[in-house]
Amino acid sequence: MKFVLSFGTLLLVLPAFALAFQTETYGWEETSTVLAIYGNGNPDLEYTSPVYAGSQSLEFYESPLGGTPQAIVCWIQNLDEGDTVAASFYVYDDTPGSSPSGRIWAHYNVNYSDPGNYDGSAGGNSTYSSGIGWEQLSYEWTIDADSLHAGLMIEGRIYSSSEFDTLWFDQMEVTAPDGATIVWPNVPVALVRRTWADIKSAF
Ligand SMILES: [Ca+2]
Ligand SMILES: [Ca+2]
Repeated sequence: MKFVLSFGTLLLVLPAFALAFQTETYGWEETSTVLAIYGNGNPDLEYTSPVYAGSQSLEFYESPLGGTPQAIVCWIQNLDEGDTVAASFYVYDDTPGSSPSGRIWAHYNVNYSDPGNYDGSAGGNSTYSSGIGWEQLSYEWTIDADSLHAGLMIEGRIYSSSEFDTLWFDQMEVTAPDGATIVWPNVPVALVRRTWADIKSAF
């Protein structure tokens, strides 16, 4: 009986030490661009240059000028409090010390059917792309306690000073717990554009 109890305890404890993670990549090699857009961002596929890997990248430009447009490029669903999600992408910025520059950031979502839903910022890496050309930006998020969250949305942000300022994104990688669902832009969800007015009206 003593042996059986110990064995049972071992089985209960093991999964906590065997947390498994999955890693997926996305390189904009298909016809899709983004899951959703916030603000005045305009996504397109780049077929010539700059492309970091493969034969296509995501082009993202601001028009009209205003705010900080976000390309929402990945949706990680089925997360629990305390889970960690790591994401990175390469961004092409050839303007050192001046606009446009990029950042990797994220926000929460509360609605599984709406990739444009916004349920508060999740923060991100405050470092801007430096302007050396292709450069990898990355960050790791720890999911907070709000059980209503239906996922974490990863953003490619453009900070620009002129209309049509453009950045390119490629070779994105996401690592999340095995139980999570990683949704890339190539899933059939509607492209949704959110404005500050939409977000404010939701509260
Ligand atoms: Ca690519
Ligand atoms: Ca720059």
